Amino acid sequence: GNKKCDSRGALIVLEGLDRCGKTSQCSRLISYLEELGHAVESWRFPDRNTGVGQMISSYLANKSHLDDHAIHLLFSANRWEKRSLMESKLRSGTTLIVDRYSFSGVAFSSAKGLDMEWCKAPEAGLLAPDLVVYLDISPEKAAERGGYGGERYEQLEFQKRVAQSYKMLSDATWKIVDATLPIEDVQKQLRQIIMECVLTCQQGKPFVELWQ
Ligand code: 2DT
Repeated sequence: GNKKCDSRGALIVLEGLDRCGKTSQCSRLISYLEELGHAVESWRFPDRNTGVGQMISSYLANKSHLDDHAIHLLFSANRWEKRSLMESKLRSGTTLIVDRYSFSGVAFSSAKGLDMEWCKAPEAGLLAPDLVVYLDISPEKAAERGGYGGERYEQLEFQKRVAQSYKMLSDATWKIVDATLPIEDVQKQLRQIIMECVLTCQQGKPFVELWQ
């Protein structure tokens, strides 16, 4: 509904294929918001610092093997273990710029062939982002950028399936930004898009939960 809550920070998620430029755009956004005097933190999923995060990290580095369902649930658990901190940060007025979230969880696992609805289920009850920005680049262009590390998912054929999954997941509320534009132009668009969201949340936008 349109019931107001107290002023709070914004939960802003950036999504996209590997090599779309998410990580550097996130850190530029952080500097920008800090310069404007906003309370802001940079978050990312997977958060490799927790116990669950270390299991995920070893899986991604091909140092361990896990069933597709099991790793999916670990990625989700990794978000659940941060949920209460996330909510308290937002309530205290801190904006969170998050590099990947539940949409990566569903896009990557469903790209392996897991059922999309099954993939969404464990995400239900996590905080819904106030804004999802998708940095749009074709898998081919992303691969041309080179620098795919050696991690498990960094292969063209797989990234093509991830791109298709993201398309199925996206809705009209997502902001799509052309990630092939020069870095500065992408940043300029992002700044405009996120500021609007930060202001709406400052005015007391109610929290919403996934998955809707
Ligand atoms: P980074 O390269 O951004 O650290 O991501 N992934 C991520 C999933 O498969 N499920 C998830 O829930 C999340 C958050 C995307 C590491 C890889 O992990 C994938 C790339």
